[in-house]
Amino acid sequence: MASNLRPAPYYENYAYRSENVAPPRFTSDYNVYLPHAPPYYPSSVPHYVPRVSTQQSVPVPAVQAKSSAKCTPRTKKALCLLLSIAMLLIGAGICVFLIWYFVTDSCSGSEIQCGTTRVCVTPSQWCDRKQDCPNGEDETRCVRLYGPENLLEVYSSENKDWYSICYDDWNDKYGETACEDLGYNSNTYFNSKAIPVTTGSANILRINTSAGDIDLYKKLYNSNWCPSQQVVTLRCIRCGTSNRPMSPRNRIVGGSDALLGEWPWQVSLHFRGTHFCGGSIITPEWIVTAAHCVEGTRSHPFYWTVYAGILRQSEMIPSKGFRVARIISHPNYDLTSKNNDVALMKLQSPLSFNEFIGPVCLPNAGMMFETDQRCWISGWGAKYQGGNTSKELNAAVVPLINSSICNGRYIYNGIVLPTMICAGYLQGKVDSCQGDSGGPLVTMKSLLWWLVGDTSWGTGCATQFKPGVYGNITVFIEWIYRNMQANR
Ligand code: 4AZ
Repeated sequence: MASNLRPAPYYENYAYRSENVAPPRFTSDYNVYLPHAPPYYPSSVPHYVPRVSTQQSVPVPAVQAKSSAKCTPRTKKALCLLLSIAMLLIGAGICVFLIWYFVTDSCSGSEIQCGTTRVCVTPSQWCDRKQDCPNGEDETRCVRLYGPENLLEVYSSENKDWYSICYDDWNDKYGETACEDLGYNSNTYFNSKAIPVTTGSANILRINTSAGDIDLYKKLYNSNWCPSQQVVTLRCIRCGTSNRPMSPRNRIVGGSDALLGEWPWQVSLHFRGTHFCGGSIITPEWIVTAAHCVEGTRSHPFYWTVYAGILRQSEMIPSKGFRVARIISHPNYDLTSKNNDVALMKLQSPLSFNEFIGPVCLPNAGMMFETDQRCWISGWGAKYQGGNTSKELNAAVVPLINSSICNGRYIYNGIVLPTMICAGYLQGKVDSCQGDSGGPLVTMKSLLWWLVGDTSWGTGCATQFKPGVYGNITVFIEWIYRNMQANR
């Protein structure tokens, strides 16, 4: 859509809008052709072959038969020609109107368009805590967490930028509100902390404590003065803690048995009673997996059972499983290219977190995972290409591979899209495999484990020059939060 969508909040990691689609130039488009077109004078003699044969073969209704009885073949042909021209003109008119309706902007100047509708709001209505768009687009994506320190940021519609919040006068109640706005339930709220304002972070909002009992966001105002010189960091859930020290052994293909509590976010997803895919716990009710795991007939929640905190497949019995209430596949998942290979599963009843079951952290906006960053994959997938799924949970270390290398001519030759991330070794030997799909690719940063990817595809398993390809979770955070929010 047009450039007037620009003031909406966005995440650095995700380019999601196309801009500057030029509206069609209706009248001028015609002007281009009309001067060159020969003038149209209805000829008294049609100069094309009359379509007599079809007219004769179609049974003619009584009324028509009556009127045509009075007509000469010449007037009939002229009528037919006029009718065809009228139909063509009406059809062209409808097409032009439809193109105009869907391509042009309905919003003027500084106004912002509400999603794909033709409703417009002013910049001050965006993120003002009042729903002005029919589908509430103006009030989504107004809070975000930024970077590995979980810096809380609020979008200012006035200044069209993200702002940190001064820690002075902040409390946990505000923290819970912000977490709920992201899509978490208030019962998972973990903590708010203060971190020093870094040099250059001039964007700070303060809380107006004398504003009375109004919405947190309405209490915020721009200020150059933050007495504590500290800003708010927020953890909406206690995530990313493994209950085993990271073991040095390289323990899938080329991995080794995992320990209980080592990958507490790892779940086994059973379809009709057998392990089919992996998944990652992100909240007590939500699991991240791959869209290709829940494709077609597998999209119905009834056939799935989720097992958490169990290492051995033989111990996964229905009484220990969790039923699935809802499955949400990414709407832009593409079966052929595996673009947007991510899905969410909502459980019928929440998991109870303990030493062996717990969530992994969703990456934040602005978190860039570097090439060669050490990541871990885990799952019950095959230990070699074409093998059976494993009886025990396995895990292995795989470094991230730069997308431009992974897209190299002798590797994946351009089919790795921005929604994907490669990890593994070009020499092969260690990799995810069939049955690991949907499962986690995680990394440790700032003492926490983050979900970098979901196992998606690869040519074979542990093949030379064919590393594993994972869904790039950083690109999906906004979609994940929006769906958690909308499906509480
Ligand atoms: C699969 O079929 C699959 N080597 C998963 C991961 C990889 C290949 C295949 C990556 O589920």
